[in-house]
Amino acid sequence: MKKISRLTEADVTAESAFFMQRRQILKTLGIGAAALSLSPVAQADLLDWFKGNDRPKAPAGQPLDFSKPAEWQAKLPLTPEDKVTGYNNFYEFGLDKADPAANAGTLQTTPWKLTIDGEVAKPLTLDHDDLYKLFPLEERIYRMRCVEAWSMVVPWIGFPLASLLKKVEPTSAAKYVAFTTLYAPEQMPGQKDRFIGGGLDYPYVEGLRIDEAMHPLTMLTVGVYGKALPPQNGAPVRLTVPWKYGFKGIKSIVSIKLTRERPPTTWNLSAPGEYGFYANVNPNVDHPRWSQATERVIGSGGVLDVKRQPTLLFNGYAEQVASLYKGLDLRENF
Ligand SMILES: Nc1nc2c(c(=O)[nH]1)N[C@H]1C(S)=C(S)[C@@H](COP(=O)(O)O)O[C@H]1N2
Ligand SMILES: [Mo]
Repeated sequence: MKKISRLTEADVTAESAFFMQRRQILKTLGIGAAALSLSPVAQADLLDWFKGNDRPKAPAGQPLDFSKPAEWQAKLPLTPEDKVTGYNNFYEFGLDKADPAANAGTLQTTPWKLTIDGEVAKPLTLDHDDLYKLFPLEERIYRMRCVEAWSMVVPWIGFPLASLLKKVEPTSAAKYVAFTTLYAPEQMPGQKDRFIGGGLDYPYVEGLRIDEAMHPLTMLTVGVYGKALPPQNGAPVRLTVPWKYGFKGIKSIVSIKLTRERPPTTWNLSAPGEYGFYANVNPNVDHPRWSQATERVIGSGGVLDVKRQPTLLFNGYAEQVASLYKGLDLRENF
């Protein structure tokens, strides 16, 4: 086991080995040279993309109407808004933390359709406006812990996923919930090009057990910092499961399907030995390539603002969720 103090930043900012290879390539050759391995048309596309000429600017989020239930106003110092909306993982728009904010302006969120079907009595399709009208919106301050060992505290706005699931009336056969991100390669360069998209298979997919999906902490999120989600955070609707690693929080969801079988999940498909289905935050179960015992707190400052803190079991939500996993070996079921 390597000690955390000897890990370099490169060890813990990459969810995939592919990413590290790419970093190495980019460092050695620069993006222009890396692009030479592509066809001339793809090269032009790629260079255009990185220059950012013809990309629309990300639309500013509309202010939302929401309550602030006392139960969810955790007294934690919030991560500054510019970090929440400027330091992102959304591989459909590139692998660097600044890429989604720079590139996701091409994501078209109107019109939008979110279909809820599968093992339900009353399948339902929501359109863009339904997302903000169908259920009362609440602001909830949640910890957020990425598997790469950094963390934030975010004021999300949304509604319990349970409210939506109850509305469609799951059948007794519904054991899991499967989520799918929009597939639109013409809007998402990472879906068009394996190099930009980190070698993942798209669309991005995620899943929860039905009891995890029905848990009151689990929310469908439509806003952050008082406004509708910006595209880089997963507009118009994404999942938030605060006791799990960030990659479970699938963005820009178009399909929610209740299933009998455990659904495949993107990072588990990509590296099954590194990313499990459960992905519960756990300081005692290390990632094969780095420790999960502590986390880098994303603060207001730059590189000198480096604060680490201990990671908490279930990301600090053990009291609420530990009972879901009674009798489950958390080391085996990582
Ligand atoms: N579709 C999709 N959803 C995604 C990702 C992604 O690459 N594509 N990245 C995940 C990861 S690794 C994290 S840490 C969170 C980041 O959410 P944020 O950028 O809003 O902080 O989104 C998750 N959801
Ligand atoms: Mo992540």
